[in-house]
Amino acid sequence: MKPISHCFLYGIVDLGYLAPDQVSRVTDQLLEGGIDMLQLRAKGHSNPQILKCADFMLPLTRMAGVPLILNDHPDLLREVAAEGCHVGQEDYGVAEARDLAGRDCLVGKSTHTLAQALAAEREGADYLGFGPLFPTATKPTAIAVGLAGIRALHEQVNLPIYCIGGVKLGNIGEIVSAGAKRVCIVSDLLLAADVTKRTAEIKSALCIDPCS
Ligand code: 3NM
Repeated sequence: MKPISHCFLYGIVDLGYLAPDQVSRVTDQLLEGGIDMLQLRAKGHSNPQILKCADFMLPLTRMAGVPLILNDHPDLLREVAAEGCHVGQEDYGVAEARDLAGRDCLVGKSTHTLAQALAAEREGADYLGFGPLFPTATKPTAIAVGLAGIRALHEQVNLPIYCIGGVKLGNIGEIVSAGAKRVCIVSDLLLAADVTKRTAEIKSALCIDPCS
């Protein structure tokens, strides 16, 4: 399994964009394009639906050595052998998520400010999301944080940080120039006409040096 330190491009399989019967095909395409880590995000879906989709994804991600992370629902890690869960600011604390999971797992946390990122590091998160960098239809009520804080964040927080929110092939250059090393993307990957090609293009734009 690829360690997080080797994961630069984090993709989200979001049931807001995909029907459950598209999950396997799109997971394959993302993996073929070289995605480093994958999350299943299924807001408003039932636990059985989430488990079913995770069961579609897990054999594929395992074969590729790519960690699979469940958005929210740390408790479901008792029922599916995914590698971790991702929690928001309003959800569980990191220790609480680990307790609910009942086993060793990765825990990522969404952060929107430097103070939240420092707090999540103290809490023992394995990685952070930071954003939304730009306004995004995927999370329409979230307020964009912009690019200005990215460099200071990387100087002060010693965890893998995935910049998220409106990240696209077309703006990856300015995001990397602002100090980002890793990104997490939903719509620019899932809505691409060729998901595999878009994934590979973003990965090579992100990883100026070979990064895996
Ligand atoms: N979390 P897209 S922004 C799921 O800032 C999510 O915590 C965010 O989607 C955060 O790549 C976001 O389509 C949506 O903009 C990202």
